[in-house]
Amino acid sequence: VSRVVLVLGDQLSPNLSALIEADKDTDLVVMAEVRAEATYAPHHPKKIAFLFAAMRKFAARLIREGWQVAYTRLDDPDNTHSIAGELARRADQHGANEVLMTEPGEWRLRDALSDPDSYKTPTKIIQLSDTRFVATQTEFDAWAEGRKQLRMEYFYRDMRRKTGLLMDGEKPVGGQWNFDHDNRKPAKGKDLFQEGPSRFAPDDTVNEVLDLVEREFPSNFGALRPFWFATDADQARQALDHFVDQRLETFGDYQDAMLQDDAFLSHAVLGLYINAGLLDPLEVCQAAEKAYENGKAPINAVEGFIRQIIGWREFVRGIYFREGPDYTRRNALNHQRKLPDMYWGGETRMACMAAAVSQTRSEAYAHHIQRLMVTGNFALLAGINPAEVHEWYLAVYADAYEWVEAPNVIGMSQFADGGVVGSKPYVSSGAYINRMSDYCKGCAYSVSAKTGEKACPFNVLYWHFLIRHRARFESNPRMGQMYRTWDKMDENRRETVLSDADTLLRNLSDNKPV
Ligand code: FAD
Ligand code: DLZ
Ligand code: SF4
Repeated sequence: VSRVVLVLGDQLSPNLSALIEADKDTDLVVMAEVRAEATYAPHHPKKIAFLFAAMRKFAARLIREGWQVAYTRLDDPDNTHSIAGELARRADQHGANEVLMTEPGEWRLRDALSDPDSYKTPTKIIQLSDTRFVATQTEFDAWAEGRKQLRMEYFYRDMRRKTGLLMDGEKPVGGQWNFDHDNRKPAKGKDLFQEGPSRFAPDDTVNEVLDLVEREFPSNFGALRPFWFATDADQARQALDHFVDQRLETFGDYQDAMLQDDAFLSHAVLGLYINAGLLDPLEVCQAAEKAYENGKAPINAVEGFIRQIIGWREFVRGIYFREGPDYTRRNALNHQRKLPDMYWGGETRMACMAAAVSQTRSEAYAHHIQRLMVTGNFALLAGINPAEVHEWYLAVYADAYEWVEAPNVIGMSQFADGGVVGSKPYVSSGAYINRMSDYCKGCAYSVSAKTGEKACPFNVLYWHFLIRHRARFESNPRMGQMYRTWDKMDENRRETVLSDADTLLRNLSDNKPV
């Protein structure tokens, strides 16, 4: 063996650059289930099980295709429990003096694995770019250079041109780039109980992994069973086809809707598969485009869906690697409060928070608006330390890897990057949640109450947030109106709102349930 070739848990793609570069006859593929990766965040058990099962199946597939693979299971007694440790051990065992890999999607691992001291013997290290994205980092950096504000929308148009998706020559199909004005309807009762994403019964490999995860991670937040995720490329493709057939049509309409009894609505639930490498992002977009061409889904749904993938997904990755390794520690608004227990399933009287957290616990999933406008909005309004918010999101969602999670949390949701990802913070009072969901009618708080014991916490915290950050946001043209509304409010009322908010924040700090 001349080289060891690393395949990480989120690199399960046959077209991975390291595998394309490697030689089946002379190279050894190394894959490893290790504690360092399984514990850098207290991952949801479903997330660990999904990755381990998918890794085992991918290794088996590589062997079937003629590769030599050294696979380390978590309970292997010789396991060194770090990726660098396993690479060094395998290189030593087989007398290899070169390590080949596709660059990891996280600074921590990228740095650790490019450090020659991580390996015992002198070793040549080659890190190739990850080509499973539409834009290269060089392209993104060139696009971003010199712009005062990075706007996803403009970057997205370039990605449409580059991929040719929904393009009619030089022009966007349908005559416009973006059809969002047709999207974002609240869900009505009749939309309840859609069929939901494809579910796969655990096979022997999955069952073995479920037992392992149950044994090794007994106290991680989250329900391991019932486990229904796809764990190989064929199943993930079935999940994609099912989504395109059944739910893509209404993706745009219900993109922002939230329902107590429907965790998935018209969302794809494909992010975990795309991020781990089981689905190729372009393959997903092409399937959606075809549904539009065949008249199976309207343009507003298909354009909106494709924008999330070649727009947002690519944009946040570009930002993560452009901003550098300190990004996850940013705290532009100097928020210091501890993450309340309710995020880990602790008691709360807030129906929306309880629903989002309980669904996160059972499914390792919440859709975008739950992440942004319920759990994210609350953390921002309540001034929670963004590093703690980041650790929570990184742990609890099956699709969470730092390159995509951090810009969404630190940037989009918590405004802790001071406005790199978004030009204004995503904050709202309870009225927005009430409009888009059916949570409020079953809540102990009243969404219409603006002060007093029954007042929806979002209502009082919203003003508290705006007032405590007035100096920063007042001159933002998209926020000025809110400050004018506040200034017109009766003075006694303003005092009551702020003192109610202070009481609530004190209760949060004292770990009393709100
Ligand atoms: P759908 O709603 O059906 O969207 C389709 C696809 O578009 C997704 O599968 C995903 O690949 C892509 N996409 C949509 N929105 C985004 C976005 N903002 N950034 C990147 N890709 C996007 N996404 C992750 O993949 N991992 C994360 O850890 C993650 N953390 C988030 C944290 C917060 C606070 C917020 C507001 C968003 C986060 N997102 C994250 C983005 C988005 O919420 C998820 O991609 C989406 O909910 C995944 O579910 P889905 O596959 O059903 O997506
Ligand atoms: C998330 C994760 C987990 C839980 N376990 C492993 C593992 O045991 N082995 C592995 O190769 N990868 C794992 N991963 C994914 C890595 O953490 C991921 O590759 C990096 O965070 C870079 O995105
Ligand atoms: Fe959430 Fe407020 Fe509605 Fe209760 S009233 S569900 S806390 S938005």
